[in-house]
Amino acid sequence: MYTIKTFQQLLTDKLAKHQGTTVEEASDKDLYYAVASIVKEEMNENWLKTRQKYKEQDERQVYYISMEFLIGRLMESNLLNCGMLDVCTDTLKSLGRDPEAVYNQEHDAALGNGGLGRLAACFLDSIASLRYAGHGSGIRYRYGLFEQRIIHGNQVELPDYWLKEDYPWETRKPEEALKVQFGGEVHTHRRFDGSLEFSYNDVDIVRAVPYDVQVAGYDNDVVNTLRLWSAELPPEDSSILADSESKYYHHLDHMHSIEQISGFLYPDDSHYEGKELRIKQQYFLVSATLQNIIREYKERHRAPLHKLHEKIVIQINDTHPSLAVPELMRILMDDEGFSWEEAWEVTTQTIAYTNHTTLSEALEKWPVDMIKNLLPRVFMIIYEINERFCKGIWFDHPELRDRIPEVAVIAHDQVHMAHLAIVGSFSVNGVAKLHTEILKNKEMKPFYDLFPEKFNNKTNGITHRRWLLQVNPKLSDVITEAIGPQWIKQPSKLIGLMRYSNDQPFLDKISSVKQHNKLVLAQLIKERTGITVNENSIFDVQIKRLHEYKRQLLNIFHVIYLYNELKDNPALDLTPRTFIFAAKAAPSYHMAKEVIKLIHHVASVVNNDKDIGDKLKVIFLENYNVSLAEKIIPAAELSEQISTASKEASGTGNMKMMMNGAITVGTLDGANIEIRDLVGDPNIFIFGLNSEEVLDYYAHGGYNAKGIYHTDERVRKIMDQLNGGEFGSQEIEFKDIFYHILYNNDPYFVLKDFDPYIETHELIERSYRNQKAWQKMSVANIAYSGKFSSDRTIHEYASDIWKLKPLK
Ligand code: 26V
Repeated sequence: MYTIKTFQQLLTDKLAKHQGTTVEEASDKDLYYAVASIVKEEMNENWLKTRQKYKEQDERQVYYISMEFLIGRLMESNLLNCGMLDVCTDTLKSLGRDPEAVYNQEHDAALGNGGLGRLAACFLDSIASLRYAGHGSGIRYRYGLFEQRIIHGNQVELPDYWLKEDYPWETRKPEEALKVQFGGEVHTHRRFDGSLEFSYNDVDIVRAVPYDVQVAGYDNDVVNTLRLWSAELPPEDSSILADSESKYYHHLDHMHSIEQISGFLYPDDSHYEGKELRIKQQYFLVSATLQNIIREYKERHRAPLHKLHEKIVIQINDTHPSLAVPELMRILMDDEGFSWEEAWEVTTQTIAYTNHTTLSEALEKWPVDMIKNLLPRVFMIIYEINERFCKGIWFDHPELRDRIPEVAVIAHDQVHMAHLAIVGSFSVNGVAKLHTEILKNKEMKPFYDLFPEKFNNKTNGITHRRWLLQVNPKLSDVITEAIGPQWIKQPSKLIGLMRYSNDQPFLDKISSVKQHNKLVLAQLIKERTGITVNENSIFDVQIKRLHEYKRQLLNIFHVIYLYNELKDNPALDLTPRTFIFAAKAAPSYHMAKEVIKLIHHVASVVNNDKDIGDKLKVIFLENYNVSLAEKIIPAAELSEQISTASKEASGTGNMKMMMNGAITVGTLDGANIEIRDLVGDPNIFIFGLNSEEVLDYYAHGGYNAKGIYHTDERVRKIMDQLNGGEFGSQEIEFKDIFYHILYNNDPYFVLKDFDPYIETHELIERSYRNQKAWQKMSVANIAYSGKFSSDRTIHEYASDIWKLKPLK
């Protein structure tokens, strides 16, 4: 345990030895690196010990393979988990330095797009904090998710070169590098016993170099590993001795393409595109991870490889790593001499698959030719998996014969990755109750009929350590003061707060923390946008990727509606509101970019209209990322979770804001349903079509959007304003949105849900006027949020799927 004095000494020594500077002279960057080095050293011993214990105990372990780990900054969370956050912050202050400024030196590790990648990061925190033997495996992209700038309301993307300065949290392990093979020719030989042997010629070799990032558990001395693979040129490459010109050029080509494999993160999480580089990334990750797993298994466990599934479980995060199925088959058969049947037995008992979306446009289907050329041996195995699977249905399930084309792994010259993942795994899970039901009864019904035992639900969660304890220390103190500190290790204990829901002094504390956090956010808004917001207005927040199904458009329609109302009736008694948006659009997603532009346009009219004053403000914060979320969420009062019902698999921002005392306004979609089931209708604002209604409309060709346009004057006015009408004193032109809604029949039901949404916001406005009642709602939300800690989620994965016991 450090005191300010001992920490000060440590810091002084570090600065002197490593940077050759003093506390007085040190820049914030110097201090950042000095603190990082202290924390990393602090974790090193436990890192070693944890690995040794895993080896000694010979227990089951999980590998979580994901194309994305959206870990954000690590300084504060590592300090927190090592019990040093307070002492470090106090020391920096005692030295007259601003701790915030030091922590802000860290560039976010944005190795993910959104929900899926952040979930993986929360899981790592919970796995370590609950003492499970779990390892993350991902890609060390040189460029993370693009940086967003807004120029004249338009999103512009800049490359995110997050490694331009030293990244202190990684350790390069070149001695553990592996080779991944692409292309080439497969040769088949018959062995004496008649079985087949495969060898590969003329393959392109890529070197996979691991960079390890420590993952510290909270106050438990466990330090796990997130292993990120980087693609490099093999050091001594004999294939450079090309004996022909074409081989030589091929080689140069290959050298050039290697570096691209871990070059950048694909930024489009809404529309799948069959890009060759993307499948190379996927295979690179999967092959390196599996070779590594087998190597570690042989080092760590005494049992033969035929028992791999008894010691190892591999969770694949969506279908992106689903080549793990044929790759594990390949290694077991070609490198380890297993028969098909033996390899299949082990593979399908080792791999478990999580689905994160039912949106058909995001489902991965790779062209057969691409996989055949790039991964000829892997393709042979996929082909065989498909043959055997389809034959199995034909003979064992004659009743399903005519559904074979629907479930085949290969159909219409495409490899259907979700089918591959389901067939090749022992567990298939959705990420919230509704989502899993939709998978079972609709999206994946034929598979559910075939393998009901594989399907299960694991409702998502978030790490309450980062998303409450770390980002909202003032609220955490109020909570601890009331119910003691046990909630930090057992978040379900937050329910104890319900005892205080009528305790006025407690409610006052909760509300003054929120007020404080709002002031802090107001300051940030002022610094970044120059806009002064009214700190007594309702902070109404929608922060997430920009997607049509998430319906930022419905939100901005509400703003336009209120603006129109105020212009018609300036005396209207309206509680002031600050609408806060932050969102990145995929660079090629035209409609999403139009919505960003519209939000900016509306903001510029509304924010500059003297008649409106501070009754309405519209704020768009640029470059949404984890560290910006950490600054907005503690100040949120209203959490917008307004996706078209059935479309949002779970959502996790809903959980983060609830945990920080915001009230949800949302549809009955994803985890919103489970939030409602816990807090009850009086503590949440639910509106709009439910998933059955939405799915029913889809089944019958949609609803009549034009009908609403013609009957609802409020809607017509807004739509006409978009269609080149007047908005405030400005002309506006958002014809694409206008036509999309009216002539593509509003596929996300924006107009259909408009009226219930407006009505619900009127109810919200009335509720907010009764501050005491609002504070009680806020407390209920915090109290019930314990269920949405990823600790609960990880316990469920560990006991139902992974069968893991915590480290002794
Ligand atoms: C798809 C693609 C398509 C190809 C290129 C890159 C890329 C990257 C990611 C994705 C997956 C999108 C699926 C996703 O992020 N789902 C979200 O998962 C969250 C965690 O389970 C969940 O809370 C959100 O509701 C769900 O939309």
